[in-house]
Amino acid sequence: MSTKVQKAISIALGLGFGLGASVPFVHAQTLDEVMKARGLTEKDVLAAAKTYTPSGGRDEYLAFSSGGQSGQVIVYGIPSMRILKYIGVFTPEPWQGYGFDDESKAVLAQGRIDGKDISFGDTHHPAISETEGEYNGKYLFINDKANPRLAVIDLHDFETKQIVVNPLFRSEHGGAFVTPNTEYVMEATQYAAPYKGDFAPLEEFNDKYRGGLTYWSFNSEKGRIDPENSFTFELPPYSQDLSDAGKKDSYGWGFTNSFCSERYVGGIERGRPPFEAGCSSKDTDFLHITNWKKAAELVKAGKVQKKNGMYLIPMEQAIKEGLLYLIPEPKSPHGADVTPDGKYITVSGKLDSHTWVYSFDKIMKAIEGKKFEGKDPYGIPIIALKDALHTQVQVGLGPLHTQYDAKPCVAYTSIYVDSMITKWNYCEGKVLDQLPIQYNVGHLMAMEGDSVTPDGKYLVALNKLAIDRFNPVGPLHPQNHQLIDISGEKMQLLYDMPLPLGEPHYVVAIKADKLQPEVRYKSGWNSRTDEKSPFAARAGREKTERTCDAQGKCTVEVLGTVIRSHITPEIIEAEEGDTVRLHLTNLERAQDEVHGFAMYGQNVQLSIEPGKTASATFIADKVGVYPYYCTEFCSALLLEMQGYLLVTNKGFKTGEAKMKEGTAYTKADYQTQVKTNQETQAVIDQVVAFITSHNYKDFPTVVALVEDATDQLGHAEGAKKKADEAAGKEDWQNAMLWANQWWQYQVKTADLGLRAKTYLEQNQAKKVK
Ligand code: K7E
Repeated sequence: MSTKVQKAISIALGLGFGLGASVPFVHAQTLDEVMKARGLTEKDVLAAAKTYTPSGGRDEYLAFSSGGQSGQVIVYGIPSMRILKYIGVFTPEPWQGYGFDDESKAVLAQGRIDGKDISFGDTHHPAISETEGEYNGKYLFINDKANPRLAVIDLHDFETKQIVVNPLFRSEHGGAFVTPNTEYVMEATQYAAPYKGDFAPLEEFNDKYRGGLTYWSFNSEKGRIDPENSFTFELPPYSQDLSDAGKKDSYGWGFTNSFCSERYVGGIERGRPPFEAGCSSKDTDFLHITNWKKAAELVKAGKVQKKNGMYLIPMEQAIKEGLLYLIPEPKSPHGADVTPDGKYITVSGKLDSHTWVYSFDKIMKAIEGKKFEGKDPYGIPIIALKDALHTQVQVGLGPLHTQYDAKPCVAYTSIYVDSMITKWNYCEGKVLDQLPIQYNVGHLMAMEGDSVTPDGKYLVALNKLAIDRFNPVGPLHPQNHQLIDISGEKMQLLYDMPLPLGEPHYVVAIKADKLQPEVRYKSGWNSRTDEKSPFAARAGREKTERTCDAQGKCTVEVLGTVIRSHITPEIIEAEEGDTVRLHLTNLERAQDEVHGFAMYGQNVQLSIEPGKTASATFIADKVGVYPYYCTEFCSALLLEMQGYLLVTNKGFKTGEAKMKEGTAYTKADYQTQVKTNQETQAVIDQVVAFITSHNYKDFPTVVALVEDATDQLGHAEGAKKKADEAAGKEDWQNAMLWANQWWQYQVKTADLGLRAKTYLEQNQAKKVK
């Protein structure tokens, strides 16, 4: 093999040249030496061994964390705590082209409020879709507290597909929480306000301001929320907080806590004591209990009216139908968490030091026996605390959220003020263990912790403040997710992970093997609608068309393709004022062979994964030359993956003058190139022989690589023919250029072939006769 061929192939493969003779750059050290040098204890090394994931290793769980103010979702592995992906949800995210291509702009546009683009979100609670209370790994939901919205992410490609805006609320917090078969996704208000479209002064707070709880209907087959069949409970202006859906025994019911049931309205500027004074004066607030099953039947029976396009169950109707009840709960509670068996609900008061465990059984007995201690000002029956309480446990100051273990009766509660995790037994009502964490913890999360069969194993503490835990990076600090081993009697802290993207309020983790994401799309795919794109293009069928309407407004529409290492078309022409609509299809089949597309001055950045068709629309309003290129280092000739948009004055004719060549080629250049190509072909033949002598058809990854390679080799033949023709006419310029293009296709073929060969070797492919 000539050096030139060898070098080209190793570059294509991303290998350093001459890597064989590598010298270790760190002296080998024993474990003892490393421990001493780095000041590590045996406990540290044990913790490291529990999280360290060797190169190429996979994680047992995948965690989906809210991205707080970033309006995104962060995906990381457990126990390695390696960040794997950010998913753009409510916020444009250029890496994924999210909010830059037309397809995803359409998703973000669903989240407009009163016609206004809202380009951020305050994401709090992710939830994984469930079947019979088990995570099914199909969809992820996440809410936006600031603008009452809910998003649907499809876990077959980890992309945001839908955003719905609550047509009644002005704020929300108690979402997203799913019912056990993902029939509904719960979303409760936070700050009461008159329902959308209405105005009332603050003096009319008690009468005109309202809370609410929406049950968004979810169509699991379509993978979309169905606003038409969703419904909302009108609730008092009590600042509803978190929710949880009942399961097993309590299936069909929902639980939502609240704070500021004082209905206090602050207003320092009117000489009134602030909200915080008046919102925490009573000793108790209310846990709201809603019967969604019966409510859904009422909606189905046509007995509920719509407001702003949403079924709204007025309090009066809910009370009459027996759908809504209240129970006192500790001062300023935060978090309502149903046990895996659905028998109990844990609520903690931020300004109390107890968790309060309610018995669903007792609640039902009170409801059935109509045993109430009174009514609230809106006529909602109140169940006495003593008639609903199972137990009360002193867990520490400022308890917030609770998660459950795989072991029966074992729960973990985050203790905000004391900065610790308390492990306790909710059946017997006693504390089992406490672990200090760094620092003020908000939510905590156990593996598959919201399902009917939590896995236990690990707990993640989502700490609000990192303070001094990491290298300083300025006044704005990352947050600190701490991984805790909960497999033993005592909790053991394993790892600190800085999270530098907003305040991740909550996270959910699912067994990694429940997720089967795609590695490529079907060719010409609109990933946001999950349908074939009408703008898909195939190789050799690319086209650019300029059409003008009756008013003389013209549009240049490009149906193009990208494949290593060229963009078709390489030249696009438009006249000043034209609308340009680009649609690019990635023709690759190979895993991870994504192409980007960026253009000067037009805010265009696409991420075009294998199979995807992505579009960009803009107005070419200024005469000029606009270079464009691929933004992913997809091959050795990435930098050459480029082109020009020429925006000319009206009527200007381009391409009329003859191109002046930068370099002139001779017959000798052509012959040298042909020799290289012949040698390269020999390498390809060897690789092909290896692949076809093995059971490669048993490996879908290899089949895809072979398809791509065959495709590239087909192009190589076409280029060879053009080179031969030019040589026949002694046009050495074109003969040399086409011979070089022929070689480019060969290099890509070899790259794909070698990747397939390596895959077969690493996966113990068998020889076939
Ligand atoms: Cu930050 Cu669930 Cu929104 Cu508690 S929430 S901490």
